[in-house]
Amino acid sequence: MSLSLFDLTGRTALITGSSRGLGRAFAEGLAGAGARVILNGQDKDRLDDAATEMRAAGHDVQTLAFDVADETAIVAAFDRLDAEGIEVDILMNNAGIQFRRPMLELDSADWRRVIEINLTSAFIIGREAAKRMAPRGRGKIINIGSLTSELARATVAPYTVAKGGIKMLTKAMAAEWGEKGIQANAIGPGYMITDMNKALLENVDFDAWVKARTPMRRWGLPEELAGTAIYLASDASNYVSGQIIYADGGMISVL
Ligand code: GCO
Repeated sequence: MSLSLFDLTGRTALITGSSRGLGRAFAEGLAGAGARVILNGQDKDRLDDAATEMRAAGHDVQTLAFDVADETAIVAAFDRLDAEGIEVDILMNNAGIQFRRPMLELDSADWRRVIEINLTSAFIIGREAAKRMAPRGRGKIINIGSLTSELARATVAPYTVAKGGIKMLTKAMAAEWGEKGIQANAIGPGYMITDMNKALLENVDFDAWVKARTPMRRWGLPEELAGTAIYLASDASNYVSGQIIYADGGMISVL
């Protein structure tokens, strides 16, 4: 009985920003648990390459290219899924950018761009998914937060504010959509080995700081987040909502 709680067979998951990085790792993990996955990104060629690789591994994969910052494109994408009779059971709001600059030098346009892509998109896509989940009486929404959902680091203010917003948006979704059978939770990754963090990984001092500050004394691997995603996407978490689970090597819990 217990392991079947984690089985995603027959479920369809849409993961935004999933042609590479954490999003790709989430897609691999959910597909490995039996889900049909819909990959999303803006670069159609990169999406097609990722889908080809995952299909070669035996996974059921589709692609849906749209810009998460474009509300018209988001609505059109969900209308297309409706037309094809595809029901999204699991939504992972993963897409996001990083923009490192001190606030005294930060243009408001760059601020707005990060907030739009990292936070507002999760609301819009979440709203469109929940509209369709509610009549079915069930759905899973998993937003991707960050250590910066709790703690600020200098030079990444818009990202921090957006990720803090992701934590509270998750609770707002839980508040409004619980009675509709939808659970909304978040994952807070620690410092992970991804393209987005390349500059940090290559910085000797920053690399040393992450290893000293993290109880497990290392950066995380994207695939190490898959288990938490499977849990939050599955029936194993049917009475869990509004939570953020940190997969961070212990960093958020220690001074
Ligand atoms: C940074 C990093 C972090 C990590 C992650 C930590 O510049 O500090 O990009 O934001 O990516 O969000 O949880």
